[in-house]
Amino acid sequence: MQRSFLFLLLTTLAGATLASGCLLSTRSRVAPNTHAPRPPAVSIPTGQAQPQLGQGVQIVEASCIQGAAEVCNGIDDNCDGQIDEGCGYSSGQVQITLAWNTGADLDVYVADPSTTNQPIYYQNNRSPAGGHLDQDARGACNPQQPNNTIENVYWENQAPPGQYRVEVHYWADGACSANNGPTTATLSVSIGGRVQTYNLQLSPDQRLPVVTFQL
Ligand SMILES: [Ca+2]
Ligand SMILES: [Ca+2]
Ligand SMILES: [Ca+2]
Repeated sequence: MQRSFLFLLLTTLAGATLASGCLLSTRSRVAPNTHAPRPPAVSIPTGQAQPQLGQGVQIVEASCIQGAAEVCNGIDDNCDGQIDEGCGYSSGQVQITLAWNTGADLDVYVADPSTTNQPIYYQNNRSPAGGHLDQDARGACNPQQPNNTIENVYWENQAPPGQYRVEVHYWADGACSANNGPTTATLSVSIGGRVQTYNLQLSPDQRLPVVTFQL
C-alpha cells in the first residue's frame, strides 16, 4: 500500500510538474507585445540633410539686412552670401566664420571630407581639399592683431561632397584668455551663398561641437 501510495504520489507530482512545465512553456510562447514601442518611421531625406547642432547651439533667425553696411563681426550683414567681405579674410563656395565678444582665445576646428588625422585649425591651416584657415585670432593674447576675435575658414574652389564638422574650443591655458570667463560667440556658415548663423556660449577649456552638415 505504501509503495502504491508512493507511486501514485510521484505520478501525481510528475503530472503536476509536466502540467506546470506545459504552462510555463505555453507562457514562454506569449504573443508579441503589441504595446511595445515601435521603432520610429524612418524618413529618408530627399535633399540635403539637416545640419546637426551641438548642445546649447541656437539658430539665429534673420541675421542680415539687404543694403546694410558690412561690419567685421562674423555675420553676413548685407545678405550677399559673403561673410565680412572687405575685412581681410576670404569668402568662397563654403565659408565658416567664428566671432566672439570677449578677450578669450577661441579656436575653430573644421573637419572636411578630405581631412584624415587633423582637422583644419591654427596648427594645420589647410586641408587636402582646399579648405584654408586664413584668419586665426587670439583675443587678448594678441591685442594688436586686426579683428582679433574672428577666425575664418573658406574653400576657394569646389568644396568636396561629404560631411563637415565644426567645433569650437576655448583655449584657457593662459591668463590672457582664461580670465575672460564665459564667452558668447557666433558661427556663420555660408554654403553656395546661403548663410546660416548660430549662437553659442563657451566656458574656459570647453570644446563644443557646434554644427555638422553635409554637402
Ligand atoms: Ca556680406
Ligand atoms: Ca559682417
Ligand atoms: Ca584662436
